[in-house]
This record gives sequence, structure tokens and C-alpha cells, in this order.
Amino acid sequence: MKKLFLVCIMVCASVIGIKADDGSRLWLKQQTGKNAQVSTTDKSVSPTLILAIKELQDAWSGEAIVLKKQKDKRLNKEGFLIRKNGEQLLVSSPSDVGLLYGAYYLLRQQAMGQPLLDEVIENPFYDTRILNHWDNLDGSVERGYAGRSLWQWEELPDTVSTRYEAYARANASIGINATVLNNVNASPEILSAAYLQKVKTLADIFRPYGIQVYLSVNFASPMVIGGLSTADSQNKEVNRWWKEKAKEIYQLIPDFGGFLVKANSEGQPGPGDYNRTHAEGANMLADALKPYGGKVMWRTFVYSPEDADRAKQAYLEFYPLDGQFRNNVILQVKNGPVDFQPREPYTPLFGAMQHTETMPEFQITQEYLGHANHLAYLAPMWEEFNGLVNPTSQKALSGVANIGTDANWTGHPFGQANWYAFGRLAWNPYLTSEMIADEWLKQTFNTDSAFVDPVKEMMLESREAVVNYMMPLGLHHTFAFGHHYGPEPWCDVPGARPDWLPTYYHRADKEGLGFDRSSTGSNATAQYPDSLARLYDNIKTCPEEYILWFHHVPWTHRMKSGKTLWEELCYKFDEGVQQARGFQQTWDKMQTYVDSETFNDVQLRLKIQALDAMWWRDACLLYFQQFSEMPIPYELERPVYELEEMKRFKLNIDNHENAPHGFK
Ligand code: GCW
Repeated sequence: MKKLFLVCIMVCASVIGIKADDGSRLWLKQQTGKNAQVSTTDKSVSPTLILAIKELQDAWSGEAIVLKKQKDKRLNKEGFLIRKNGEQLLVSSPSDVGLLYGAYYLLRQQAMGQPLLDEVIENPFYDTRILNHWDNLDGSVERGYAGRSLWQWEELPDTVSTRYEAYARANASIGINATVLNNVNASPEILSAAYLQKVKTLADIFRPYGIQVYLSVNFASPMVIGGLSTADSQNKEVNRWWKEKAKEIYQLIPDFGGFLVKANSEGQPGPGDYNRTHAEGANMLADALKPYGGKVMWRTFVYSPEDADRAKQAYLEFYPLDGQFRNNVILQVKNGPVDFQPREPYTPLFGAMQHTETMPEFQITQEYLGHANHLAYLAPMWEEFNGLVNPTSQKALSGVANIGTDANWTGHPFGQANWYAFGRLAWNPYLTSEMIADEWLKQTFNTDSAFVDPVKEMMLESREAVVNYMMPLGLHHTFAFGHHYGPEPWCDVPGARPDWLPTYYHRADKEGLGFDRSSTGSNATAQYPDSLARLYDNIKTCPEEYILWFHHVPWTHRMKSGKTLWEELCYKFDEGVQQARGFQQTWDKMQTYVDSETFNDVQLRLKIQALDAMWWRDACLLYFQQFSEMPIPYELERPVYELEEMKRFKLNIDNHENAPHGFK
């Protein structure tokens, strides 16, 4: 793919006006050197306050600003108030970081060309707004599509990349206040004395930006790096080991956030190895962190095959433990019950856990939405989730980061919008996808409505387009084994767990398609609150976007449109392809508004997306047609690939070798 980029950049770069831009400045593109008048009433000027002053001095072009640390009933700790005070603007907050957020607010309004209201009061909605990096200590990133890990572990703590501070600044500018540095499939090494020094160095860089560091920990650490013979949570020495480790960490990093844990999932060790519950395991860690105010974020992503339906398993394992967790344990729950699919209903643990704090885990990296090749703006997916699961019951929000060493941080230039949207929704879950896209576009590119309006429309449509060409009507997990990029609804890997295979999920047969999770099937519908359970359980009332998630639907079933299921499926796949093509048209018209490097990059990725969309459509329809035995409606485009040909594609995900359409 790289080679093609180069050729394309050379050919197209100088055609049109705007200077090439490598995207490294993200949405922070304000002109600097303004020398604005900024003062503070504070006697002791903290590093955070210095940052706030510097940001404003550099880029603010309005009236003089006074920054004031001050309590106010209307503000929580990180909130801020801005009001006009004669000729000046007064920014106040109970905390320095609140003042920094106030500074970024002003710069955002300025970049968007938005007039200031007489009084602005902003409070972050979630207390903890946290990124999860799935970064390994060897520099690789699990499900990362934007280069290598940002953290140069071999060089740390002596050598410090300038990107660490740029990363912290970008996060602070959108209100993210915490980060988990390493993969949930955690190496025990991260807790060794040598690595903790490196972690301390990063924490010191992030602190002025209000960012707290957390670590993913491996439950077997006391054995692997502590030399103990067990990691059992009921063993005294194991408990002592964790307490000592916590003390060691807090001596280095006094504001350390806590631990994130993936236990007894996909081969990771956990309390279950000693016949203990998740609560017993989590509580041991919680007790070790408690004296320092640390938290345990314990993931519920488990699926031991005790029930035949994977979608039910997290609930079955965790619901009976409600009330047994310490109050500094938060259960981190993926938005959907299976695994970050383009569309899933919400995980029913939300709302069901009455006595245990829960926090959603979103995935910003596009593991199942075309990696960094497809334009998929994810805010509409998260907005959909927030419409079903009331955010007021939560105090924290996490997102699996899509960030790496690529110059533009996220691979796809529009991947930046997903990082941005995550931060903004963590600050305020009631912002609409539209408002966030508008903000991002205006800051990242320009404020001209001839550009912003059509591109925003494309962004808003993009997630649904991916759903349409990959997995419409509630289909899920029809991905190729392992890399989760292309389609393989036929995929069969001898010896693999059945619930890692597409046939387990789509259940295509001569009668129909879809997983019966209704009361006549796995009865997963019963895990939802009554009114929803009834809605989902009945094929007549089940929202059609989930119909194949909850029902095995006959091919001839009449959909709301009057079409049969088979016809509707064909139309949906086709619609996705047409949408992807439409994005190409929209983008091509934008050449004069975008720098050449970004323009060409997006143009090429949209081409890949459109070709992939056809690949998805043809693979799925030709495969399912073997069961439906019905023709693809004649008014639709005909498939361009042969099923047998597609079955032979074995995509090498690193270089896209063997992709059906020949992109390398
Ligand atoms: O989505 C699956 C991924 C794994 C990931 C796991 C998890 C970090 O395919 O790569 O591992 O989920 O969330 O733990």
C-alpha cells in the first residue's frame, strides 16, 4: 500500500493550492505567536496553570484574559466558568486543570469562528475519561492500525520523545484525563522496578495536562515477577505482594490511577484458576490500592462456554456477583455483548448491576470496522448506545485507542475524528454526533460551509454504510479468522472454538438466517429489562437493525418494506456499496479545501473502502444465496467476484497482499 501512496502523492501533490500537511497537529491548528494578554490572580503558578497561560498567550486573538482559581457551587472539580468582565474575559475554576480546559474551550470557539456567550459554564460529565492502549512492551499494538506503539520502552526513562507531551496536550484539549498505557493482555513485566521507572517518566510528563496513568496488570504477576508459587487471591503472601507493589508504585507516582484487569478471558490468568470469583480477585487488588485512592477497572469481557450463547456469558458470570465488589472496583463492560461489532444491541449488564459501578468500554480503533482503511465516524454508534443506556448511571468512560506512531497519529486522517469524538462524548455524552463532527471539521480543515456541510454528511452516514456493506440487519461476526478485516462467512478453522467462527453467529440454513436468541432459542432476550425483552423477543416488534441478532428469520419473512428477508438483505448490502461510492464523489469535490497530502491519502483509502464494500457484498450474498436459493433482485448490480475465487483469498493483513482487488 505504501508504494502506491508515494506514487500518488508525487503525481497529485502540486496540483492544487493548500500546502501539504502531515496531520500531526490534529485539530490543534491555531496560528501561534499572538502574544495575547493573559494574567492570573493566583500567587503560586503551577505547571498546569503555566500551560493554560502559554496556550492562550500563543493563540488567543481576543480580549485580555484573567485566569482565577475559585470555587463555585455550579462547578465540579474540573469544571470552568467563563464570563465577560468589562473589557476582560474571566475564566475561573476550582482547579488548575479546569482553567486549562477553559483555555482549550476558548481556543476551540475561536478556531470554529463561534461567538462567545456572555456566560459559559462547563462541567465534565464523567469523572474518569480514559483511553485504553492495547500496546505491548515489544512496541506492537494489538488491533492497532496506525504504526507502532507511541511508548518507546527501550529508550525510556532516559530518552523522551516529544510526542509524549503532544499526546498529553491533544488529550487535555478534549478533556481526556486518564490513560492505561499497556495492553489488557498484559505482560507481568510492566510491574517490574525497571518498567515502573519508565512509567513514572511518562506520568510526570502527563501530570501537568491533568492526565492520570493506569496500568493493565496480569493476574499472575506475583508468580511471574514475584517468584511466588501461586497467584491465589486468598493467599496471604499474594495479598502482601500486591500491597507492596502498590506502595512501590505510589512512591514513584503519587497520583497513580489504578489497575485495569482482563482475567480468565482468552487465556489470561485470573481468580478462576483457583476457583475464586471475579469479585474475590478484584477485591484483593482493590484492597491493595485503597490506601492511596486507586481504582480497579475489572473487565467483564469473559466468555467461558458454560452457556451455548456467547452473548449471554458476561451477564451470567457477573450478575450473580452484584454487591460483592469493593467500592473502588468498577466493572468495565464492552458496549455490546459480543465484541465491538459494527452494530450490536447493548450489553444487558448495564442497568442490571444495581450495587456495582459499571463503565462502558468503547473501541475507537476500528478492529471490526475496516481498520485504518475505512472511513467510519463512530460518534453515531456511541450516541446510539447512550440513547439506550442512560449515561447518568456511570462515572467513567473508556475507549480503546486508535493511536500509534504514524505521523498523523491514527492512520486514516478521519480516525482523528474518532479520538476527538470519544473525548468530547466523555466530557458531555449529550453532544450530538453532528455537533462533534462540525467542531472537528472546522478545527481540522476549515470553516467554509461548502466544505463542512457535505463532508459532515458523509461522516454522519459512514458508520451506517459500514453496517450495510458488512453486517446489515443484525448480522455479526462474519469476519475472516484472526485479522477481522475482510468477509469470510464460510470460515471454518479445524479445532477453533465454535464461537470464534462466523457460522456460529449467522446460522444460515435452508430455512433462513440469524441467531435465535428469543425465548424459543437461547433466551438472551430475557437478560434485558422487561419492556425491551418483550420488544426484542417478538419477531414482529424486534427492531429490524437487530432482527438477525435475536431471531432465525425465514428467507421469505416479510420485512417492513414489503420485501422478503432475502431481498432486503441484497438491498442493504448494495446500499452500503453505493454509499461508499458516494463518499468518493463527495471527497473528490473537496480537493480545493484540503491540503494535498491529506486529500490524496483520504482519496486512496476511500477507493479501498469502495472496493472492499463490493468484496463484502459479493462474498456474503453469494455465500448466503447457497442457502436462500433465490436470485439477487435483477435491478441491483451483479456480483463482480466469484465465490470460489473469494474463498481462496487469504489476505496478508500487513501488506494487503492477496486482497481480491489487488491493493498492496
Ligand atoms: O476484540 C477482541 C480482540 C482481542 C482483544 C479482546 C479483548 C485485547 O480480538 O484482540 O484483546 O477482544 O478485548 O480483550
